[in-house]
Order: sequence, then C-alpha cells, then structure tokens
Amino acid sequence: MGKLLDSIHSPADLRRLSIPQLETLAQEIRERLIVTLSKTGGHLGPNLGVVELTLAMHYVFDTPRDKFVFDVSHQAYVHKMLTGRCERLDTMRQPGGLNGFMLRTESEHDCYGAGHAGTALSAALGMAVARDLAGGKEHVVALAGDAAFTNGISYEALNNIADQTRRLIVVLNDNEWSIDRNVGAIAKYLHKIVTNQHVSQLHDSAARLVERFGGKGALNVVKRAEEAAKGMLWPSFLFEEFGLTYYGPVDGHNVGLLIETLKFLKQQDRPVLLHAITQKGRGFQPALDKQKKFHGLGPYDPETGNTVPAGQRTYSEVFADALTKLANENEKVVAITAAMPNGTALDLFRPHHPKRYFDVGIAEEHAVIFAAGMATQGFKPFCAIYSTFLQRAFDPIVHDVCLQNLPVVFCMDRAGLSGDDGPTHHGLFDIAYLRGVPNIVQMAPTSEDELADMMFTAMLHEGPSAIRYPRGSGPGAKAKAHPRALPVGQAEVVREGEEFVILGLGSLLPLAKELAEALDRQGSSAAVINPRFIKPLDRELIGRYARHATAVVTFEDHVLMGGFGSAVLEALNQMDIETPVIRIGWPDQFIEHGKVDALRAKYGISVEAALERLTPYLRRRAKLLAR
Ligand SMILES: Cc1ncc(C[n+]2csc(CCOP(=O)(O)OP(=O)(O)O)c2C)c(N)n1
Repeated sequence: MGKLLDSIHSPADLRRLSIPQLETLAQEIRERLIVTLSKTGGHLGPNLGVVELTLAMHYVFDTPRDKFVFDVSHQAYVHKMLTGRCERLDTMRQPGGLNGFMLRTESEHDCYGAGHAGTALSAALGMAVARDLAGGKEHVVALAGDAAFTNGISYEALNNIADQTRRLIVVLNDNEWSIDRNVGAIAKYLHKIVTNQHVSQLHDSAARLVERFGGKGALNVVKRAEEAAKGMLWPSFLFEEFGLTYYGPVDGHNVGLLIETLKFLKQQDRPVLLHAITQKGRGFQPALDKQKKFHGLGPYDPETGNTVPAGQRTYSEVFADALTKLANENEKVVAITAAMPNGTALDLFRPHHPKRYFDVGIAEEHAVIFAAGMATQGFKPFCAIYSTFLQRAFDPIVHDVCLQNLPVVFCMDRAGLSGDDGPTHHGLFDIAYLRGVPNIVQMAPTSEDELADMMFTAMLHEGPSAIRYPRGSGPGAKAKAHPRALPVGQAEVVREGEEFVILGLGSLLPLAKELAEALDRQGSSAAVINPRFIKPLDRELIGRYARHATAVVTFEDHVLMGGFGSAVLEALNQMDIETPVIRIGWPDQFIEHGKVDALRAKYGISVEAALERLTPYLRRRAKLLAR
C-alpha cells in the first residue's frame, strides 16, 4: 500500500502518471486518509469526496504559479498530500503539526488561508484581477462546496466576476451536504440539475465522448447539447445569468474526464463554472452511512468507523435541552442555526419543535437579521452561532438587533480557545466586539446549570443578550428542574478573602479558585468572584472588594484587548479605585492550533503564571509583615 503515493513529492510527479495510475493513486490516498485520520481525527468525509477533483486540478494546473483557493479549506488535506506534506499527514491538527485548513505560512501552495465559509470566490476574483492588472498569465481556480452557495458573499462575488475578469475557474463541488443536509432553494436547484434525466443522459454520452476522443471538440458537442436541454428546462440559468459559462454536471470521481474537462476550461477566455458531482465520504462505508458524523470528527476505528462514546454531556447538549424546555413552556421561543445543527446540538431541539427550528444555511448575517424580524413580531429568537462565526454578523447585531433593542438571544458556542481547529475557529473576540455595543447584556456561565439559568434570564430579558460558553463539557453540574432568573448585572461571591480579589469568568472560574487556594497556602487570603455578567458589570460589588485589596486578578478565555479584564479596569478607573489589576487572558496575537491545556500553559493562562505576576505584591506584603 502507498507505493505510488510515496513517490509523489510535488504536483509535477503526478503528471508522469497515466490515468489508470492516477486511479490507483486515488485509492492509495483514500486508504492513507482513512488510516491516518483515524488517529488524528479531522475532516475525513469532505476530503474523501475531493480526491479525484484535487488530483485533476493538480494534474492540469501548476501551483504555486497557478492559484487554488479552497472555500473553508477543510477539504484541502489531499492538496496538502500532493504538495509535499504527505509524510506529515499524521501530524494533522496535532500540536506543531499541519493545520487542518490552508495556511499561507505553511506552504507556498497555500495561496489563501480560510476556515470560514463563503470566501473563495471573492478571494479568487481578487487574485484574478490582480493578475490581469499585472499582465500575468497564471490561472486562478476556486473550489467551493455546494454549501458555500448558501452564503451571501459567494453571490456578491458572482455579481462581480464577469465584469472584472475574463479568466477565472470556479469548481462547484456538489455533494448535497453541508455538515448536515444542505438547505434552501439553491440546494433544491442544484439537486434538480443533478437528477434531471435529460441532463444526466447527455452527460453519460458526453463523458463517453470525452473519454474516447478527449479535448475541445467533444466538449463543444456536450455544451451545445446541454444548452439545448437547459433552454428547454430553465430559461434563466443561474450561473449563466451571472456571466459564468456553466459546465456540468460532471462525475467528480472520474479523474480522466475531470482532467480533460479542466484542460478545456483552462483555455477559455471567459469565466467558467464547473459543476462536479461528488460523494462525501467516498470509499469508506461508515462515512457514507453517517455523513454528518464523518464531516469532521476525533479519532475512530479505521475498520468500523466507531468512535469512543462521548462521556459527559457537552455545553451544546445542555443548551439544546434547556432550550427545548423553554420552548415547551413558551410558544414564542424559536431556535435559529446557520448550518450548524449538529455542532450547536440544535438537532436535539428539532424533533421537539420542528416548526420553531430554522436552519438558514451558512448565512450568519441573514440569521441575525431574520431573528431581528421575528423579534419585532413578539417572538423570542435564540440564535445559536459559534463565537467565531458570529463575527460575520457584527453589523446586523449592532444595526438590526441592538439599535432597535430587540430581544434576540445570541448563544455563542465554542467561545474561548477551540483547540485543534486553530486560529480560524478560536472564539476569542466576542467580548471585545460586543462589549461596546449599547443595550446588549453579556453573560458567561461557570457550569451547565448556570447556562440554563442564563438562558432563562435571557428569555425574560426585554432586550438583546449574549451568552458565551466553551467547547466540550463543563464541570458536570446537573441542571435544576426549573431554571432560575438571575438578577441582571449581579455577580456571585464564591468565597471570601481580603488581600486579593480574583474574578474568574465562565470556564476559568476553577483557575480563580485554584489561585485562591495557592494563595491560602502562602498565608494570603483571596476573595473569588464569579462575575456572571460581563455587561452590565457588577461595579458595586467589584468596587467594594477591589477598593481595599492589594491587587485584583481577572481570568478570561478571551483576548486581553477589550476583554473582560479591560472592562474591570475601566470600571475601577471610573470609580477612582487604583488597586492594580492583573489580567490573565490571551495576548494580542493569533493563537495557533493545539491542545487547550498546553496552549494555556504556553501563553500564561495558568495559576503558576498568575502567582508569578503576583510575586511583587506578595513580597511587599511579606516585608510589611516582617516590620
Ligand atoms: C461562516 C461559517 N459558518 C459555518 C462554518 C462551519 N462549516 C464548516 S464546513 C461547513 C459545511 C461545508 O459544506 P460544503 O461547502 O458543501 O463542503 P463539504 O464539506 O460538503 O465538502 C460548515 C457549515 C464555517 N466554516 N464558516
């Protein structure tokens, strides 16, 4: 196994292979992916789906001279394997290893980094226009999944492509799946093309023609026949109306056909879109049986696809349960997800309240404005959107929700460091981007039970609110039978103490407690506060404790700039309290992928680091006592 694959060190090596050899190579790539990712975890299904497409692209084009832009770029593992990184596949998403997405700093073949959806067409157009201005000859190819076309940015790009360049190739990788099943009109539209009998008959004969004779002539025949068929069926053909010449649908697993087609498209003097039909998870039955699960997952058994059953319930699951209960009692509660029913666990809510569940596709801006619209009509929308993806919707949050003081609840899953996914997915900015917006209430729970209380509080609150909670599970605090409303803006004193005040926000409360215990052992005493609310901050309580303390310590799983510690500093400053504040959180830089604990240790988000920062104050105190 792996003989051919081991001889591929750069895309040039591919071009020495025959079509049957490329087919064998595709098989070897699949085997390597299945075995290696079974240990590292990763986006198995999407990558199994693009093996032939990636092979054909690298066969026909010449990176790094030619540019490949992958949407989301979670499906770029095969590209990485073909561009000199195959031997490091076993370091995928591991500390110090390959990033799970394209990264400009990782390889000259990764010309554009991503992790969020919908960016490929705009970025590729930017490159194509830059090439045209510079008089370059290189090709630019954007590879985007069908779900990328549920995202508005893709259409903003489409609206501009034909006006701005004559040479851009868009490959639409259509597998009918987002992470969940793809949703909306565009998904139906693509499905209609793919399942149309006229089109598929034409394509069968076209594929035979191309395979027999290859080249331009055959494809022209295909094109003419297709146009006739399309003319009959769709007077206004979507991509053609945007000025892109449409080719397809083609079998995205026929590497010979893909090579011939791409060779032809490469010669075109107009923007083109190739519609390739692929199967997510191809070559691994468990991934074909469970598309959602194998979109992205941790380690699994390479034979059966089985995974170790999850232990403790995650915050996402607790959120979905709590929301179901709220919706049982309040018919105005609705749930909105932007293509993440699985990740946010809203797929657990869906069967209970199917009419009050909305998956809007990868469309975070739309999700928020849609929620605003519902809120104007007396509904209580809970928008479950990862902290990192909600960045997309900053303006709708300001302009549509907060400015009109509408009671929309933002449930920000994966707030804090996300770990293996890396910088595109860390949720480290939400406090900063929301804190300056008037009207919004911001909360962070320290346990599952407190999350349920905060959701209940948010339901009762008459304006906008946001709750940030981390990836994975919490301390395991079982939710009460009935949640309780928290007084808005009131913190909780977890333990008393005089010399120091330690504020542990959300999931970092345990660090605050540990620090207090460490200080106990050194003969100092520290109060520990669970702030609960980032905004409004409990100024009265924090001021009261801070005024006479030697120092205040804040812990947050967020960047320091503009974060929770900054909010505390501002509040103390306004109250003319000059007690020093030691802020523990993430520095002003993008944090790489890795294990959360190791990264926390590396960047000083630890009890040890806090103790070190407190040393001068502890020494001063020791001196005072010695007098
Ligand atoms: C802005 C944004 N929202 C949500 C996501 C989460 N996400 C990652 S991949 C994906 C689905 C991608 O589907 P598609 O583009 O069709 O590619 P496939 O995985 O099916 O090959 C989603 C929703 C994201 N990356 N970016």
